[in-house]
Amino acid sequence: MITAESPTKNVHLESWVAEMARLTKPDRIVWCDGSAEEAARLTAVATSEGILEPLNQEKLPGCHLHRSNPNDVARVENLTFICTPTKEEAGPTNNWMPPKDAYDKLGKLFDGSMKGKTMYVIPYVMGPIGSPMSKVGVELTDSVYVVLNMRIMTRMGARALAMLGASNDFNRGLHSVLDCNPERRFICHFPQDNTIWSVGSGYGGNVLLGKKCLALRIGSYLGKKEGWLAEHMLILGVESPEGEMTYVAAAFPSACGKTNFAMMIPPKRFKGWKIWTVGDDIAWMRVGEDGRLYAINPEAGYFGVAPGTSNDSNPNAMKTISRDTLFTNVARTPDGDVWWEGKDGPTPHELIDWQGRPWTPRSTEKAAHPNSRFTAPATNNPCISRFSDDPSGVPISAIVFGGRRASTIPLVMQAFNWLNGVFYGATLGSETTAAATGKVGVVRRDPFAMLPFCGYNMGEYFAHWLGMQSRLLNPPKIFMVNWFRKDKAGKFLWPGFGENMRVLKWIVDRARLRVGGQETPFGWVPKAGDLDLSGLDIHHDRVDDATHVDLAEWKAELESQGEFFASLGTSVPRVLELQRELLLARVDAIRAAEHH
Ligand code: GTP
Ligand code: SPV
Ligand code: MN
Repeated sequence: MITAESPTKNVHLESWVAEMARLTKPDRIVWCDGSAEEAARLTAVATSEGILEPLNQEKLPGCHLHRSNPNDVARVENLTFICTPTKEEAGPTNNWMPPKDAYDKLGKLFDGSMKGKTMYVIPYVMGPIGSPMSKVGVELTDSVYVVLNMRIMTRMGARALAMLGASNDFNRGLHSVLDCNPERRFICHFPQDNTIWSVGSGYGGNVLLGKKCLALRIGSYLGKKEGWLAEHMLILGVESPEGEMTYVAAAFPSACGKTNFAMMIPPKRFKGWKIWTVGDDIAWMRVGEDGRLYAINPEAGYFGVAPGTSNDSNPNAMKTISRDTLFTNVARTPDGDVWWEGKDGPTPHELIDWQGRPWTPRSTEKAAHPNSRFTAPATNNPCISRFSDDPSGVPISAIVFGGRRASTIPLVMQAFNWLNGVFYGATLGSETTAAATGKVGVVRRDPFAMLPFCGYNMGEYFAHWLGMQSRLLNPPKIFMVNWFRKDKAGKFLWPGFGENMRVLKWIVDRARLRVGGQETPFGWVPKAGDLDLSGLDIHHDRVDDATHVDLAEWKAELESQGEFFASLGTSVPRVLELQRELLLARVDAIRAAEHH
């Protein structure tokens, strides 16, 4: 084995890397420094090995295409495990393996898995360098694609080693693609050891270990232990024409609109309003000295859904991905441009589809995979917040929960209080999407959009959220939104995207206690006229339908939430079940009164 001289004097790191190298037996070890020269060198390696395909460098400078194994295109929730000493610690919503069994099982798969290959050592920081809220991780991988993605998604290389110093406090991540066989694919988390072992996949959420594995699964465990929150949330700043800035964090399940919302451009009517992106997927939030909740984005790039991204829906994303971007599983045009369903302009006459096959508009299959993605540096984003790298984070005034719901959930509603808001987070429902393998379009409960990402017992996680209230002198107001309500013909009632600014404006005004609201049994909704609809070409019937609260639908909803709580068992805080029963009793009382 050829070992490049390690650039660290950290004995903990050195001995762990040596131990993992003894297990995986790579031909050589490369310590990544994060430099531009290194990126150029590794891009050349990936290109020569056919892992990356250069795109048209005039149209898309610095951009490359990657086609994954067709069996490896999304997160695999059924192969993702939380390996805690007891099953109770992982809770009823996670797959569980005893740590020893997991180390044994995966240890056998890792044994010699890097023979003939290079082991890349990727030191990285999640969060602004030097922030007390940031965490250091080191990922060992045999995938050059992973290195190039981690370079965009995290602050990696020499600056991460510098931040780590001589400390032993870093996440230990080990990844090997092996033969990319679903039979030998496991994503295992060891919260107590601050360790992640991922084997048999090359797909983003399974292998970019800083993202869902560290920043959410291990992060949520650390958050519970250390008194903070690791959440599947975007963070945005809303700037008014007067220059007043309000920060909002929003949790929507995978492929339900976080990136779009975080980069939104307000419609013409909102002249002078501006949205600034702090983050598009993950928020780490802590109580500041002033009793407010402060959020950082642990990531440095966006791993976003390509299909549907266009100059119409998300112009800022289109600018962001116009250079130095890795595209995974999109289609390409004959002249080396990228294409996906929902991109601007006419459908090209011929394409190479995401599996490398010729495609024409007559083809019955999609040209781009529905979960095809771009990896782009946040610094490319024209509306990146100037506080996105601020070590203290930004103060959050409103928290928003949203899902994909064809019925029941109104366009926007404010919870009565923290408990009521936590209840809506805990019972969040959404139709499944292509971001995870499995059936698409069925409603499932996805509490806090964290069902696939909570690294410990979900009931305890609810309790942790409830407990945050007493630490918050000035808690954010909590809201629910639904961009996805449909009419009888199955069409979305609300135009969404930039028009969501109208809803966001109401949220900001409510959070700042300067607009009225209409009380319903479930929360506050905009009073007639409070939602600014000027300049929007939409029939008021459709807005009424989008904002409607239907008692029969809510009764069914609350009953289904009850089944969900029951499935979680005794760890669900009693106040949440009581909250549900209270809402249900209100529905019954109102309906009884109506029938008299
Ligand atoms: P992850 O990266 O998987 O966590 O997804 P995300 O939550 O960032 O979702 P994203 O913004 O990428 O949106 C996914 C898809 O949702 C897009 O391709 C759009 O088709 C759709 N979408 C986003 N915002 C809206 C909206 O306001 N209305 C409607 N109808 N669809 C939307
Ligand atoms: C998601 O699925 O929520 C994503 C993409 O943001 S992944 O990184 O694969 O988790
Ligand atoms: Mn996500």
